[in-house]
Amino acid sequence: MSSDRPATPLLDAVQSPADLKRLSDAQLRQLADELRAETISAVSETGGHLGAGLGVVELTVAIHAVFDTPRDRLIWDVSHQCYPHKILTGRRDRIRTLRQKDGLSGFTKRSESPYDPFGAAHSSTSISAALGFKVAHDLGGTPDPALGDAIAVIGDGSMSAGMAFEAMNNAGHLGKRMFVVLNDNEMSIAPPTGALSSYLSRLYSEEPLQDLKAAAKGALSLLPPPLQDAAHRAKDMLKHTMVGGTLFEELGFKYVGPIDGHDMDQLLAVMRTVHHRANEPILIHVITKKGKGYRPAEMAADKGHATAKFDVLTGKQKKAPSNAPSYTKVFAEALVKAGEADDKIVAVTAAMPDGTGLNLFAERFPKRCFDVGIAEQHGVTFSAALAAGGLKPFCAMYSTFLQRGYDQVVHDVALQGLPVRFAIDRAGLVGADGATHAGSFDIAYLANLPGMVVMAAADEAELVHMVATAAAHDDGPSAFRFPRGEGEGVDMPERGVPLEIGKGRMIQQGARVAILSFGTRLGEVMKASEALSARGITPTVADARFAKPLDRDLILTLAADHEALITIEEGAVGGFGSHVAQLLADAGVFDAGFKFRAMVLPDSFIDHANPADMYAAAGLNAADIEAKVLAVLGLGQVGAKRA
Ligand SMILES: Cc1ncc(C[n+]2csc(CCOP(=O)(O)OP(=O)(O)O)c2C)c(N)n1
Repeated sequence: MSSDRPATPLLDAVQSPADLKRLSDAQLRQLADELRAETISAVSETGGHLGAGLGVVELTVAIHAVFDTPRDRLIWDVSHQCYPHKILTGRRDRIRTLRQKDGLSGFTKRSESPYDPFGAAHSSTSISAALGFKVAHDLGGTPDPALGDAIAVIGDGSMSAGMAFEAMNNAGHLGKRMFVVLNDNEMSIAPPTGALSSYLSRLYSEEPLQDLKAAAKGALSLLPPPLQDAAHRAKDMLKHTMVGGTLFEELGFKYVGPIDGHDMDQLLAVMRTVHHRANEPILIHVITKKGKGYRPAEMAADKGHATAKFDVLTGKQKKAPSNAPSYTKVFAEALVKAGEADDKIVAVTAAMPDGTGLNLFAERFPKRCFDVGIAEQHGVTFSAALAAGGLKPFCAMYSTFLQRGYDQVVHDVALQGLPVRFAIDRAGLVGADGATHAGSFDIAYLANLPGMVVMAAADEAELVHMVATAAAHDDGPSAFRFPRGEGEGVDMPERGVPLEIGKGRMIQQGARVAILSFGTRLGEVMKASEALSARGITPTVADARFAKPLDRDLILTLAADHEALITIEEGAVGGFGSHVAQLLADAGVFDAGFKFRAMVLPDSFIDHANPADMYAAAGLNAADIEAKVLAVLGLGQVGAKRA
């Protein structure tokens, strides 16, 4: 271990949560301090989610000290706060590999550890999962390890999603013993919005935490040594701590709280009490601070939600300087300009104002920008009605999160032909967040919808034009996708100009083989083209711009003029290439033996790594394209391993 790592004598002796059972409460307090220092030290080397984990250090220790994991199923909602949990559950030796190729995932993952009973990364699934485990337990499910209690830990941001309430409604009805810990730090990534957030604040502003702390301590001091009279203690604890929570009670939960989530005494007492007594669903409302115990995180606007590698002493993040603006920023600035020209343009985000760049739009047009909370389904239907009401909504979501609003895209938007503009960020592979966040499926799930216009930007200048195209297209729904990260560094247009719907563009005229690119693989295609030219084969290259409607003339001309056509996209099978194949098949092009290949993401979930490594694993880099061209022309073995 390097000398600048924190001293962690107690943590060093913890191999698994079972070791916590031997520690006194005072030692558990110290363990929490060491765990916090270790988390900060690890994330300073790896980057990743910091603030949420720091906020649940005491909670993590208390739950593992009181419950019997992995038999008791502990489910972290979103699970971006799981690093301290990973350190305590036998993964400390690999914690500095977090989010790197072949390293630990930044989220809980079933294949990684029995202490991760349910994978997550999209929010608000934990209560449903906990209930499922509980029912499986009661109906005799026999997984390994055997089933015990089920505990969900869910943040106040994630609690705002419909799914959490659907699960509570069901759990309250079934009435089984299970535990929901509401980790309330008054933060989502951005400050949370909405009525639930105000309700939660009222719950503890009415009853000062200090009084409850005193009450909890008072209750404790009445008691004989731990566990001798747990029932008596439980009665007192519950009496003193139940001060509100009508909403949860109406849903069929017992409500305990609010309690101070950084006070180990209080946490341990409450956890032991509920563990001993609960015989129905119980919600424990815990107040924590995002970023707790690390000043640079506590002071950050997002409370240290996600960070690059950083210097522990100063908190200064180590980021590589960027040469080109991010796609997100280009989108946001283009939307602001479009909004200046057209006051009907409005924008919708689901709890991602910064991630989608809509914070810029909100600053400029506060009344025309809506953060609906973590509520993609609602966000899509809300956008549909905004469109029906004569506005021009841009519904800005990451590809992966829009999946949650899919029925709304089909049923409320496409079926009614409403002109919602979907701005789809993080399209394609995203790097360290891994498979849960990959934007792999949107081309497939949008391009099959009647009336939907589906675009992908090949570079940041194209993105500006696509924002203008979507703004101008008022006849039905449209979507444009763009990746995470920086643009290509191309010259930027002063203003976006609407593209002709369903028309691609020629990039380079060559011979024998044509490559038709959809999205930002165009850069890799051009690299491959250079390498191929050096071998005497110059492919024709075109940018499709649209997966729907397809540029039929362009595609059929490319097919007529070449021996082979290769499509490439940053998406799963069933997307652009499949639509082109369908067109060629229907037009009879294959009847004469025409050669066609579609380069798509492989039919597997690709683990976290940096994006270049992920695209290498996916076989979509320049070398793979070159090999594909050689193979389709029958030229080849040279470097043709994936063709
Ligand atoms: C369905 C979905 N939408 C958006 C996100 C992006 N996201 C990740 S964490 C987060 C905030 C979660 O807030 P909260 O549950 O309060 O946890 P905290 O980070 O405050 O601990 C959001 C919006 C997501 N993970 N899943």
